[in-house]
Amino acid sequence: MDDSHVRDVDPAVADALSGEVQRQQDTLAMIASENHASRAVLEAQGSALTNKYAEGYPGERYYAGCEYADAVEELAIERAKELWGAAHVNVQPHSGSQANMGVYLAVLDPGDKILSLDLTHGGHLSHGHPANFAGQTYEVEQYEVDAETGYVDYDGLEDLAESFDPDIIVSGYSAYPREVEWERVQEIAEAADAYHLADIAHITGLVAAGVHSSPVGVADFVTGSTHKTIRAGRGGIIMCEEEHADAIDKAVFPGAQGGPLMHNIAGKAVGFGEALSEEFEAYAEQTVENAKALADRLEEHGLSLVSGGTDNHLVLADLRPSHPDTTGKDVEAALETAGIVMNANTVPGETRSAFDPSGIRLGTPAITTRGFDEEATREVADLIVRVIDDYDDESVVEDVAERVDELTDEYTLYE
Ligand code: DSN
Repeated sequence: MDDSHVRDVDPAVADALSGEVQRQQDTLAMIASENHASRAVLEAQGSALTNKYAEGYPGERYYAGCEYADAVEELAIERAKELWGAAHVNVQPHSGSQANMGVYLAVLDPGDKILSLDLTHGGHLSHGHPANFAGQTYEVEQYEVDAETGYVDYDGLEDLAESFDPDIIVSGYSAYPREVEWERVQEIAEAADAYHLADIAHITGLVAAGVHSSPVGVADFVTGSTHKTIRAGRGGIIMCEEEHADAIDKAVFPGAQGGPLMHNIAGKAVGFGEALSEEFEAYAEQTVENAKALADRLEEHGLSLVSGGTDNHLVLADLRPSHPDTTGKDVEAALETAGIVMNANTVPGETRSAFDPSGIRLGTPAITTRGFDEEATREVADLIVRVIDDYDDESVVEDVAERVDELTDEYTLYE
């Protein structure tokens, strides 16, 4: 067998891999769903477990030779149970979307009804967008955030639950900066005789650390991704009570997936172990403090924030009131040139397109991992606004890029 390193056998891929490490070192990742996993998590994900097929679950596999696959999956499950206090955990979904698919397959039939938040109001494709399997397989109705406050319109959700008669209500969002009222949604779901799926993909780490309230034990199903604020191996997770355990496990395998990605499950186990530490609690708290500092500073500069601020790790700015002639893509491109990587995002009441929308979404999980505190984050807010104000002025963008270079040198990532 050829035991050479990628650098020796495939310089083109090796260049891209080392280029990516350098790109992450040299830029500030402010895409709210991204983070920097530890070297230990990366090592586990790059391990020989990638070679192993292990259809089934620990102790009940369809293939031989699964003792180490069992060991890592059991560790991931036990640590997840401890982190989130869940009765049953499935760590096999390949992603957050596949976790949602697992729940739908477990309790819905094609044509059943999903009630979820509109994508442009902060929801997710897998909650029932027409371009996604969920929108194509099920009948979907969508609730919104309140046009004035930017907070979820729970009264509107309640009205829709009554008129639409959903089989499942989805809470938990991808571009929503405020605390979610899980109990309120649960009451609405119970009154409608519907299941409640809480998708905590973005806030898994905040919930685990107790800096955001938990839907575990409130909603029927909780799904998440494992590489965002929780900073573990890449993939998804489902949590539920024991009564739904069999249905969920069968829905994930063989229902939606074949062999589990055991190397990623090893990365989940390692990351969950790291997240059980006091350091991780401090990290999650700092992530939220940094997001609040970012929001306050952007507002001081005159930016309009959806909901007027944040309770979690992300900020959603609507450029229309302050910069009517500037689009999200204009800002995204100029900030990338300056070394700040974030994403253009739709906003409630969107008047442009999803590809070139009116807003920007900024998150603090990754810069907090590299050591930024509130003061450093406020400076990043200043830099962001300088670019927004003069996105087409090359000298301004270059100036900001120089300061970003200094910051990324000061806050190093991987050695
Ligand atoms: N792509 C993720 C996000 O950025 O929110 C969700 O899947």
